[in-house]
Amino acid sequence: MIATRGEDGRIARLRGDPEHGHSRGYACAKGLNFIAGMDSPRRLLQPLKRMPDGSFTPIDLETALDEIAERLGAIREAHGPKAIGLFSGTPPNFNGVLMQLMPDWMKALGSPFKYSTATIDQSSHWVTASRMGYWDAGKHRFEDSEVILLLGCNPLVSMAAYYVLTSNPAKRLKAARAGGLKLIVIDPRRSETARHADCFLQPIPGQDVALLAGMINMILARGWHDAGFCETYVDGLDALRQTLAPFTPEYVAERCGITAQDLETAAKMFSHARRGFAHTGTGGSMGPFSNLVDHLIEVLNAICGRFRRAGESVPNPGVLSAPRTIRAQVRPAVRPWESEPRNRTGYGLIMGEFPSGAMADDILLPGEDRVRALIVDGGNPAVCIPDQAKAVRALKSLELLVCIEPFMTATASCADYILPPKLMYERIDILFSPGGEAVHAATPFGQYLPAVVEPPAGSQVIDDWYFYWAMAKRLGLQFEFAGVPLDMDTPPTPDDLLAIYLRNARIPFDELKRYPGGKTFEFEDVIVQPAEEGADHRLQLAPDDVLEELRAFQATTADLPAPFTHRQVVRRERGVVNSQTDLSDGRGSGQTPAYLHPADLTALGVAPGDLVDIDSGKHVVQAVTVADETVRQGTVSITHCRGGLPDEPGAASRLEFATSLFVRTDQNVEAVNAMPMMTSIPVRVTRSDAVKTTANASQELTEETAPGA
Ligand SMILES: Nc1nc2c(c(=O)[nH]1)N[C@H]1C(S)=C(S)[C@@H](COP(=O)(O)OP(=O)(O)OC[C@H]3O[C@@H](n4cnc5c(=O)[nH]c(N)nc54)[C@H](O)[C@@H]3O)O[C@H]1N2
Ligand SMILES: Nc1nc2c(c(=O)[nH]1)N[C@H]1C(S)=C(S)[C@@H](COP(=O)(O)OP(=O)(O)OC[C@H]3O[C@@H](n4cnc5c(=O)[nH]c(N)nc54)[C@H](O)[C@@H]3O)O[C@H]1N2
Ligand SMILES: [Mo]
Repeated sequence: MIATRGEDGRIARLRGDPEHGHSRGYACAKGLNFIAGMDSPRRLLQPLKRMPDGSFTPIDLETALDEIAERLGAIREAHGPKAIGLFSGTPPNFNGVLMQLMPDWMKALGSPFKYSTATIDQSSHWVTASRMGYWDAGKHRFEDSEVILLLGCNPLVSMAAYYVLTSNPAKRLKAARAGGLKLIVIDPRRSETARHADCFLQPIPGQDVALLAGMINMILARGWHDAGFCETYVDGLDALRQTLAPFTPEYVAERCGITAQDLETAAKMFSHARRGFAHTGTGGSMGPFSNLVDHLIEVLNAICGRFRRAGESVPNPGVLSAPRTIRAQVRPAVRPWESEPRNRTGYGLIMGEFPSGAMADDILLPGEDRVRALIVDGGNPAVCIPDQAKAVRALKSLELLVCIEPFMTATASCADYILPPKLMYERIDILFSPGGEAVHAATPFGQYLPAVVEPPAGSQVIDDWYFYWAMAKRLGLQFEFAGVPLDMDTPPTPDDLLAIYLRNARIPFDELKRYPGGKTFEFEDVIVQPAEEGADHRLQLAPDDVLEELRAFQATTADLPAPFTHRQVVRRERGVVNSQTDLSDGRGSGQTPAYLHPADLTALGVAPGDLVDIDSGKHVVQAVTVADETVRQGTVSITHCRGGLPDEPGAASRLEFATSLFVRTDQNVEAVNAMPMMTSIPVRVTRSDAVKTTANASQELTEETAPGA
């Protein structure tokens, strides 16, 4: 971005940087609107402490840190370090050192109770890699593909299809298609991305397992797969073939509400190209049997051999990662969750974390080993965690809740201390993180981001990392950051931390710093090397638990159980990221609209803009309707993470709510990552009778929040 500083020292204008090697001048609405958020009158500029009467009062930063440390210390003393948990939200993923620093801090503390939004997002990708194994040299990339299949993923709005389209997606997609790329989209909504598709399947939501099983079946039956690759690198093909046999084109078409012809078109288009890949976003990772959906997506990639082979060059081996030899071989399935430690409900670790789907239980279940204190950094668990009513109950039951948070969010309003952080442009940072670069960028681009403005005059805001250093110092922790012990007398500078973090990087930190606008680095071609001597791992296509899940799926049907009328599906809205209305467009609409097909609206007897009641069986909310022809009939498409606390006065009559209220943690929960069903949720949609709804909803919530509920 190019930021123009105004006379008041704040940013007066933001625009994309046309010279920038990654974005090439493109900036999305959210980025361009960031000034409204950072200079919002609602931004918190002073640490706050909750008083006994529930109100918040400003407190000096170092005093706040002293008090927090004292209370954490007392909890550790009385119950051990495992009574302290940490929840990290989405923004820390884009904050240089934090992704390394937070787990390091937890390790120093001695608590495994680290959670993040990653486990209620697309952790199915990790589950698959850990059950199937993965190809060391990676899959084909968007840039060198002839076909891509996107299931439940809308990068034209989300800009978040990893490895696919993370900047200027519309332009890049159009250019790729002009060059011959074929696009297959599988989505119950004719999404912005689907409009560009060569093949678009609009199935009943939640039936992706059937659809993918049908495609795989057909590809194997007709010999459209890469038999040579399968011969050497996969295990379990026969077992898979057998278990998938019932997924005939006719059965799949019926179950998914598509035609057998469309299924064949997709299977043929995908398998007949030489290069390409299949990918799923939140539409796949949040539905029923989400780990299985992801597994079958990777089966498609595996049987079609969609991997970078020996002798090919690697377009972005990583600017900030340590150089390594990249090989044409399978890395084995590791299943970290099968060993210790375990959370309180028996889940193991995935990517070093416990699943957020189980966080409320870790806090609420009675017992000496409860999580009693929680640090929330850049997250809003009160609106994003499954089963919102339970999540809020858990947050409110904590002995200590500390939020590093720039706004008075639903979560922050439950906190004992709120520490407002420096925001982008006010802090030193790096673009991408080591290991994460290739996810976002096709070219070896790197950038050091100096702070370009001071935080607002008179404010007392912190660098997120400083909190962890300050706590470690006060709690007497032996704090190693990225394997290097930190000086616990003098706080490091952000540059000190980055220099440690990037000490093994392909591009040395000092060199990175020399290009303030970022640089596409050139290094000698990195070529995929042949497998190591004796490497004989194979991709596990049919582990027992996967086959079991397939059989369990087959025993379900696509029928909506009575009295439900629709399925609520996820979507992202252009102007706002998650709950961040304050930062993205500076205001928030005050509504969480329900998008319904016009024919469904007519059937319900409501006009666009009228209110409907949406009843999940446990909770009822009221929503404003929007007529949307792109939505499949029988589905209601609603974005996530909006609104405030569901149990505060007047909440039931608000038209802004979080769909996490509908998400259940007592049924349809995945093994391994405790991922609940967050899309394709059965709901009953009826024309709203405002008075009745308000009473019902508040009654439901009171029941839910009652002790012992
Ligand atoms: N503007 C904006 N951008 C964002 C965000 C935001 O809130 N706003 N959030 C960011 C975050 S945190 C994330 S994780 C990413 C997510 O990025 P994406 O994964 O691309 O998420 P969505 O844009 O919601 O696209 C999901 C698609 O799945 C479809 N879908 C829903 N249910 C099903 C189903 O059962 N089966 C199938 N096949 N499809 C289904 C929906 O109709 C929708 O088109 O976006 C990021 N980018
Ligand atoms: N039902 C349902 N539930 C969902 C989803 C869904 O689709 N449906 N989506 C899930 C997904 S994919 C995700 S990622 C989560 C999102 O869940 P969260 O990540 O918890 O949601 P955000 O709104 O992104 O919260 C980020 C918080 O960080 C604050 N923040 C912004 N910038 C900074 C910063 O620089 N520093 C700090 N310290 N804080 C900052 C913001 O003000 C905001 O309060 O929700 C999940 N929950
Ligand atoms: Mo996400």
